Amino acid sequence: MSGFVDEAQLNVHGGDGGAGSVAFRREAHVPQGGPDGGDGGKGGDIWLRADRNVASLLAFRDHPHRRAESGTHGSGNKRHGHKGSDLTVTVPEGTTIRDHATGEVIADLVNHGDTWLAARGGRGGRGNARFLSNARRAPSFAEQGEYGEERWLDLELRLMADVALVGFPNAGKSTLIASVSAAKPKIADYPFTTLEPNLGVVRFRDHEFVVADIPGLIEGAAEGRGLGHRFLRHIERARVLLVLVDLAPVDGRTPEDQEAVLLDELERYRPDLLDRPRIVVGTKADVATHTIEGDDVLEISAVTRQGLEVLLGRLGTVIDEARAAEVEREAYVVHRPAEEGFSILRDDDGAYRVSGRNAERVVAMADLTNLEALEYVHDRFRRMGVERALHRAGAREGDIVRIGAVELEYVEGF
Ligand SMILES: Nc1nc2c(ncn2[C@@H]2O[C@H](COP(=O)(O)OP(=O)(O)OP(=O)(O)O)[C@@H](O)[C@H]2O)c(=O)[nH]1
Ligand SMILES: [Mg+2]
Repeated sequence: MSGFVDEAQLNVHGGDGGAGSVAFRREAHVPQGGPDGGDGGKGGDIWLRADRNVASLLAFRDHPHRRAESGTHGSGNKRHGHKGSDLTVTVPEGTTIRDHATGEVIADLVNHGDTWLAARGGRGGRGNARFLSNARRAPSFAEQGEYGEERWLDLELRLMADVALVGFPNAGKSTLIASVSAAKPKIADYPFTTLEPNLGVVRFRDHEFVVADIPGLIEGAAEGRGLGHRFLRHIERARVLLVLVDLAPVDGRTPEDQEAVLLDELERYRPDLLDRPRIVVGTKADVATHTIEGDDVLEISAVTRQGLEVLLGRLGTVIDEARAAEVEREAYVVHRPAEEGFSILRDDDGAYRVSGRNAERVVAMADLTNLEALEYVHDRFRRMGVERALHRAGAREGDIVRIGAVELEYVEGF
């Protein structure tokens, strides 16, 4: 399996909203028809969805940008623009998503089908027909569409498997997965043959489970030695750990010693890994130079198939127990505070800054070159309480007020 990628950055950009239209009815014998400009269509949203058929984050490595379709503009006769299509981006099961700017975890797409709204499309602008009022019989303005949301996300994959194989390099992990599943990893008589995790599906009697073959661990892995440390994260989500110790080790290290070192590395990486159900098994029983003590000990040979059935049966039972003990795998967490109000701060140069999704939206969508539209913005701000809050914050005639990307001049008692 070449091209396994477990970290990637992704830039998501929702579609922009279409602009509202400025138009007036034309009828015979009516000199000045009413406003009939339609609204712009909403921009498409971007969704991330976990899919068990996606193996890694490779798709994003060279192509990190995803953009949803924009809405189209409104037009006369109250014709509304079309909504831009949503875009669904599939990621592997077990993908954790962080905000690139803050590092904060915002979603964890664990199970097949988990879906998360990654970037909202912009609202469509309202057409001038919407701004008809007693005071404004012939509105000469409409709203621009809102820009779609855009941001960078950090994706991290931690494989979802029922069993993770943990062992020194050359212990026989890949040989085992190849002999019990359809996986075809590279196998060779030297350490560090496996450079990327492999998944295999095991079907045994009425059990079915996923096994992850992880590159070998060595002493010091938790501190970054060898290759294994890069892959320890793929052990984190396994239900059961299968610890493989070599009964014919090239370096003569006893099976007990191998087990002690492996468990120590797991503990140093994440102490709660030791609370995970685990089975210890001796490999290469057909050429063993060592034995392991204990009643519960399994010895296998992938060559003669000795012990494989016993091992699979035991794994099946432990996995069933682990599955039953789970209430439900934790659903995805989404943390995205809704910004309702607005706040006013002073920039370094003394200008006032108004922040808040709604206030920013009002100016972002207005065509500020149109006087009437500007008046409408002021009107909205008055109603939202922005003008009053600015006054309380000390703003006076002629002061600069920044909202989103726009600079306005404060007008007293407007
Ligand atoms: N005789 C015998 N040889 C085995 C058995 N299992 C594995 N081997 C041999 O041991 C060597 C290492 O096997 P791998 O499966 O590549 O070991 P690994 O644990 O995946 O090693 P890394 O990928 O380097 O971590 C190969 O030469 C295998 O043929 C076994 O049951 N009996
Ligand atoms: Mg291997």
